[in-house]
Amino acid sequence: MYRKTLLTLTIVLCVTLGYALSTVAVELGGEAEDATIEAPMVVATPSEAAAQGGPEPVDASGGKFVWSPGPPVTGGGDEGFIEFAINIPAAGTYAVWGRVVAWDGNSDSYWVNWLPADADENSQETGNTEFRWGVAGGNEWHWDRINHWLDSGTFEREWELPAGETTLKIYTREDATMLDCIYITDNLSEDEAEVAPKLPTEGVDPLWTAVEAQGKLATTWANMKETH
Ligand SMILES: [Ca+2]
Ligand SMILES: [Ca+2]
Repeated sequence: MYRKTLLTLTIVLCVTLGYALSTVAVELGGEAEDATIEAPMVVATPSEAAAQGGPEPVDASGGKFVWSPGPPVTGGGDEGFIEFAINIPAAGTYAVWGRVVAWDGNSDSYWVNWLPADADENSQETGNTEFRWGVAGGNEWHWDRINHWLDSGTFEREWELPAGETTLKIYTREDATMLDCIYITDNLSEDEAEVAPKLPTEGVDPLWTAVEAQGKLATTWANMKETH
């Protein structure tokens, strides 16, 4: 009788814990300045933006951001990119938020391809609007969910991704557009207050070690099962 109760309790615990693990929200984040960077995109500080005649967005996460140095020019840019290697912990549908500054209408866009969900296409060269991100303007750091700015309108993007290694490329479209850090989530709400994007320092998993972290969880769980 005692054994049977224990068995029942164990099963209930397994199911509950399994459910809890499967519903843990995925939150990943990283500094733009930690990505692989291709010139003329460079790491910069707020005072360097001010020196180009732009705003001085002082509270960059980690003190730095990336951009193709301004000032903004009409039709300018389209050279350089940054690339993030991201380990996706679980297959699913994801959204990306960027912390940005865009000081005018000539410094407010990128091209974005996230492989393997997106076509392996250099959208900076092809100019495919499917991958064009119209960045929300503003002289202070603010979050903007990556969208596609189509000729017919601007719509939030989402990506269906398998677990494992993925590559997010953000190409310069207009010089002077500034990117501080990114936040990846499986919360697909378009309401920023509901999503509440976090800085890389605010408790999210790093982009690079997320799979390892999940592996540790699985290991811990296996150990628990062995000892009970
Ligand atoms: Ca623009
Ligand atoms: Ca930063």
